[in-house]
Amino acid sequence: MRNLPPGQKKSETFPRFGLPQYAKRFPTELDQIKITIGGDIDEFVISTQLESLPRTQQNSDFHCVTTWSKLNLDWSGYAFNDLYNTLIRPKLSDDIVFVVLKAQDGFKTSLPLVDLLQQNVLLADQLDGAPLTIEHGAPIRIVAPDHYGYKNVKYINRIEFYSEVQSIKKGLASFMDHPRARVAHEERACKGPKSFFRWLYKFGIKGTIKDFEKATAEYRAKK
Ligand SMILES: Nc1nc2c(c(=O)[nH]1)N[C@H]1C(S)=C(S)[C@@H](COP(=O)(O)O)O[C@H]1N2
Ligand SMILES: [Mo]
Repeated sequence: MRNLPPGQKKSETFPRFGLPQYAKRFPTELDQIKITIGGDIDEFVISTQLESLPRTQQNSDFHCVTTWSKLNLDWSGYAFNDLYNTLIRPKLSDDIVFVVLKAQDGFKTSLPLVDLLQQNVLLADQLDGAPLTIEHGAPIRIVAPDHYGYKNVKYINRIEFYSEVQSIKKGLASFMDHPRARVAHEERACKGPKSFFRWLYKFGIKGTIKDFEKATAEYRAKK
């Protein structure tokens, strides 16, 4: 058994989760994987080329910044490292340091390239032996267990590679989106005492889970 990181509590369930404004937003392209590659590179789309990469399985824990953790998840997909070295690097002319990750629901975040090249970062299309559902990021998502949930982009459809750091969020949003968000270092937000964010975020958990559950039930009923 792995230990719980600082300030985290074990959750029995793995809820669909995120910032409340994303509860009612869903992916529109579910049947096929399409990820547009952009940034300091001539734009192109990756779809079935992913299947040329070796499939990898990984058991890891998932840590939301609001302090809940779901332990022991079995993911399957493609190592980001393999994607980068096989399909991206040959097309680059600049040295890349910074990566922006964008999703079908409008969510976006960024990570330094070095963090994404760690062996445990996946583009996962399966969870616990089954294709991803809309709850957990269908058709494909980032799994980066060393980073808080908000770096684990669901419904990913665009990846931008840059030779310089970009500022992609403004105001409060940039403050909440720590550039690395490493769980072991408790990088919950850019500034302020860790204990404050542990305390603050706790109040939102139950209501957020309910909002996401309700929106997901409504979405399924319409389908
Ligand atoms: N596209 C997208 N990805 C996202 C989010 C989101 O709202 N939209 N929320 C993030 C947050 S805050 C968390 S904790 C995890 C939750 O993953 P889950 O819904 O599979 O539990 O997704 C992350 N990735
Ligand atoms: Mo989260």
